[in-house]
Amino acid sequence: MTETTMPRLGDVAVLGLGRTGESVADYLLGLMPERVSSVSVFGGGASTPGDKTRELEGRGARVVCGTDVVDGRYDLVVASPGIPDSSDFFVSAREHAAEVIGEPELAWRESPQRWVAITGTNGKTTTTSLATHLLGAAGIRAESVGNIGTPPTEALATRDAETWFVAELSSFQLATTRLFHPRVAVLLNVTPDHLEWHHTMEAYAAAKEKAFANMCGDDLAVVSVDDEWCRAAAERLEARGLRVCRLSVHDEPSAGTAAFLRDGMLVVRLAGVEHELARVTDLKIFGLHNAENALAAAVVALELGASEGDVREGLASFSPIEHRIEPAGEVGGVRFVNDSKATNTDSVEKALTAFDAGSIVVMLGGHDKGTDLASLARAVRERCRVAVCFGAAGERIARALEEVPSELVVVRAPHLREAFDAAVGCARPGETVLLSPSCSSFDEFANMAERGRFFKGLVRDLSERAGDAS
Ligand code: UMA
Repeated sequence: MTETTMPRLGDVAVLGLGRTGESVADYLLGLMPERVSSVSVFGGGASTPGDKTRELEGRGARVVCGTDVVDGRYDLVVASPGIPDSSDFFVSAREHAAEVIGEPELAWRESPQRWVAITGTNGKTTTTSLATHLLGAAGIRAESVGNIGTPPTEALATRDAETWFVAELSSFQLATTRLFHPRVAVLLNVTPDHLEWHHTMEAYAAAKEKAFANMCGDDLAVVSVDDEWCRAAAERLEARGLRVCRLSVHDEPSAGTAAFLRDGMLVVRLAGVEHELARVTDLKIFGLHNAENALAAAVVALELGASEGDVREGLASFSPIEHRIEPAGEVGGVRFVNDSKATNTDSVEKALTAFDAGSIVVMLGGHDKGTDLASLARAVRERCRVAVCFGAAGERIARALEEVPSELVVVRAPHLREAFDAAVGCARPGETVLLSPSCSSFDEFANMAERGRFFKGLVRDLSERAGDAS
């Protein structure tokens, strides 16, 4: 579609004034007056006027701060992902608009060719980055967008017709899609998370499955069959006649299109043709879950035209991403690993499999999301020698770990800094101090990245004090 044949969007409102809201407002203001008649931005109850709101007003937007009540009448409302669709704010918008959608849906409508969608509770960011890396290694232009950090509407400004958008999409972003239609979509896993937004597991899983809602024909759905929610989704998609690549790190699916491990080797079978790509031990990203992420990314790249050789090289050259089982240094023979991104119990359980059982000093805690801790406690007792519990959720986690008698040493600390000192005090040479907190960071930090950088700073200080190269 050329600019002139693109539909008029009319009067448009934007909900939220974070990364997404700003990007959408900016994009829409650029379409005025030809395709957009007016732009109104509602920052939400906690928002206040400032440089950002004045800048938007200066460019012609109406900005409303300090309220969750939407007024006026709109052809379209574009909501930020953090605003639950059951919230008063969202409901109010719905009452004043012909249609309410999320930001990736808008970006897709504006530029619908060449999209890959990657979703799942854990592993999205690694898979998205790796898929983009593999496509790049094959000379295929690709850009990571979405939950990974760059709103797709922001990336539209510099997108050319050849570039693939590899979109990491959260359940929040998918819940507000309607026509969104990627060429390839990946579902990595579905385990409990974000229930404060979706309320039920069914609603959470259904939001993730929306990635496939409009796919058909030659499109490819890449779906893990290692958890029950995903397995059920794979079956539904196959029943719809979609081409499904079954993904597993536990078994070899018999299907003609599948991705799996065979004797430690990553294998992708597309239309009956097998590609042996790399040994798990050759990857620089650790853990079985990362083997699954690598398989999914490899399927995307092969499906979009990368050669086996390009994928092999790309897999070998890909390094861990910041805050995801990221090596943070070694001091006095103790290895430090930053997994601040692990904000739920499932990602911690996966991270623990990346290190030798009995050699882990894990740091757990942060903002308490009220998640059930039974499975996490079992995994920690099985694989860790010491658990240091800190922050708002620290006491609840410590009690869950102590519920069943075991060899595990449980230590309590008020905040991350004291937890770090305690972990250093306990760790022996050859062991790993792993920050994999299982909680979000909001009790102490602005976000998980700030927490991860704080941890790495503590490691640097320790290293300097020890006069040891980290
Ligand atoms: N707001 C309200 N009420 C709410 C929530 C938000 O008024 O209940 C308003 C406020 O004005 C606030 C703004 O919305 O300033 C923030 O919007 P947002 O929470 O949607 O956050 P953005 O800054 O737009 O960032 C979002 C994603 N954040 C969330 O989904 C919570 C970012 O993912 C994403 O990188 C960015 O869009 C670009 O696509 C972050 C995230 O934590 C990394 N994602 C969750 C996760 O990975 O677990 C899903």
